[in-house]
Amino acid sequence: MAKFPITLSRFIIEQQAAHPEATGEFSVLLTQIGLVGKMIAHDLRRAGLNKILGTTGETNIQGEVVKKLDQIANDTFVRVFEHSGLVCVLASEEMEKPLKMVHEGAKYMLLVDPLDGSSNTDVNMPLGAIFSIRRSKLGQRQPVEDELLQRGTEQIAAGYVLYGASTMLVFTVGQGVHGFTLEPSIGEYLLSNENIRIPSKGKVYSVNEGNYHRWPSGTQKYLDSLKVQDKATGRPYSGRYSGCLVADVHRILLGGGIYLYPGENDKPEGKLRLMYEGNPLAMVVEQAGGKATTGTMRILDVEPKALHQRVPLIIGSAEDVSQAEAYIQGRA
Ligand code: AHM
Ligand code: MG
Repeated sequence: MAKFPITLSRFIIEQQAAHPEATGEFSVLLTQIGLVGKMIAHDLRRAGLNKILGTTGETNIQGEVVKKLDQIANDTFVRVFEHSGLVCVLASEEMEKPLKMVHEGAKYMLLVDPLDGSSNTDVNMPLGAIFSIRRSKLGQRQPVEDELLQRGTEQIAAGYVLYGASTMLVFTVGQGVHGFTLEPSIGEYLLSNENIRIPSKGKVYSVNEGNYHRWPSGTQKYLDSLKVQDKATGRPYSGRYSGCLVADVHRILLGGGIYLYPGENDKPEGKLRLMYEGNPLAMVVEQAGGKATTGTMRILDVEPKALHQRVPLIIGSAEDVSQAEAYIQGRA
């Protein structure tokens, strides 16, 4: 870590200096995501006092009950980006259709899961936000869905905000992964984790094991294997599951291991969303040297068919993910 504080804005400006052709809009966009993070962190810190826990009484496009904080987090993204002139489209896990912005020339498309881990809202547990940025080649000259429905390899930046004991912003623009911690007393994100590298193998697995009996046998066998006593391979692994994908993947990004939300016998597509959760986290983890797969193919290569489509997600240390693939594909 640097000996003197490096703020998010300074870091972004320095990165941009290496690209003289850059107009600066992209840098402002990342700074604005940081601003959304600060605004939501501010709400979350006093959520239990301000009557914003619980549900709105509505159901979202995913068929899930909407929490008041889901709505607040989504509105915050909309508010910050609607008149910013920075993005031409905002697509969100909480909105059925992408929101088109009325700005000629804005060249970026922003995709967000505004509040990840919403089952944690009412119990003061970690939450997150996930984002990715794509470049729009067409503006709004054709239905935006068509342009959004490209593989994850088309993302030019991705990251997350983790609302944990501290608020952190972790992102990649395709040149490594960097983590910033919000210093609340001065309202600045300071570089705390430069060039994060995920260990090639870990000792932690993160999965909702309550679903064990719904999994195909390869997935079950993989999980069973993690509990075997074997000093040479570092097993048994420790189980850690918070119910917040961002928090669980963050732990693994820093310490190694594997997170799984696998396909189930009656639900082979799993639970998590490709465009808002799988792709952005896959870009982050790959940039840190890890792997992300459906069990049979690289997440970033999945051809999306629909904006809200689900995908099985197995992500983390490269060796652990390869081992899981071997079991799932019946090779182990
Ligand atoms: P959300 O974005 O609606 O909160 O859903 C995603 C969450 C992940 O954060 C978490 O890993 C998973 O769903 C938890 O699901 P489950 O309760 O089935 O274990
Ligand atoms: Mg989520």
